[in-house]
Amino acid sequence: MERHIAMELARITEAAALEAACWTGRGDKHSADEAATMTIRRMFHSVDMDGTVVIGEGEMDEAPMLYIGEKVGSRRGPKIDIAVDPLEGTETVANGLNNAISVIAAAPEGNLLHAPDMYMAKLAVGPGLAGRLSLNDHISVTLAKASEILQKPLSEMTVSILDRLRHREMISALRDAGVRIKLLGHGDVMGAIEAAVESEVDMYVGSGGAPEGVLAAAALKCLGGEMQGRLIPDTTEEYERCIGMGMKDPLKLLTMDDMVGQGNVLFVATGVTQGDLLNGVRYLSNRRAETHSVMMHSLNRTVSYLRTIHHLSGAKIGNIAE
Ligand code: VTB
Ligand code: MG
Ligand code: MG
Repeated sequence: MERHIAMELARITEAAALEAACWTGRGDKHSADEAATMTIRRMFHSVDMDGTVVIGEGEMDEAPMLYIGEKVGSRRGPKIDIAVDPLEGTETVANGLNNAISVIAAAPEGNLLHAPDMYMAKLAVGPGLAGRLSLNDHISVTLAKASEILQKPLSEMTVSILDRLRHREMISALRDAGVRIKLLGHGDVMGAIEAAVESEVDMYVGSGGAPEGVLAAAALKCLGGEMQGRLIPDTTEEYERCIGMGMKDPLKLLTMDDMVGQGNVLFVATGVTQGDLLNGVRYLSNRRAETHSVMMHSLNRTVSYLRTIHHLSGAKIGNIAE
């Protein structure tokens, strides 16, 4: 896959972030999400690729745009599968909280898992623990193994997990083990990525959205980390949906190869609100704004950060130049 596509995709997440960031703290997650989604859809057309959305905003009948199966791009150029979350953290933006991003992953056709919109149990780690742990183990076993491999006492390890009622047992197991815990309000794409970059987080555990799991897996591949997942179909209907999507065993442990395949994968994200890894959009004087993005390639495992000053056009804040 051509390198310049990452740059093109970053232009798109930048634009989406600029649009979504206008809605920061305004208590309207729907408008924030719509602004990001419409911007991405509009801008996709300018990219020379024959793209297909494999992870988007949902099925065609419930998502008016960026639905699974939607064709995107100029239709000239390579056949690419696209996973996109125009605004990862709609609630976060609506409430003016940290760590909302706009995010796209891309890989040659057939490489990205078509993850259904349901929960996925996840275990994400950095290069030091990649290939060494299993989602099949009890969390206490996983922690003991990690502590041994990293040569780090449990009291110095940090594990991140979404702060949810469904994680009550897992959080008490973490507390019993004596690790430090980073409770996330939202945003488990960045939560998982943090485990694989220079940060205090050693491991991300717990369940979050399956689409977010595949997006994070794309980044972790570029970072030399690892994500393991297992879908959690809660109802017979959800289970049947997995079967309908061609999965032989919906409860199977999903490896990196299952989620992001073997081909080169790209990952781009732009901060919307201030985050641990990426700064949020900053509106400057004289109709300018600054965005902060990350672009990753799995081929050479390069990670580039991009800081852009945009000149906004149009009367209303949020109309950015293309
Ligand atoms: C996560 C997180 C998202 O949803 O996937 C989470 O990354 C999972 O769902 O930012 P619950 O909120 O039901 O736990 C978000 O928080 C929102 O899409
Ligand atoms: Mg979204
Ligand atoms: Mg999301």
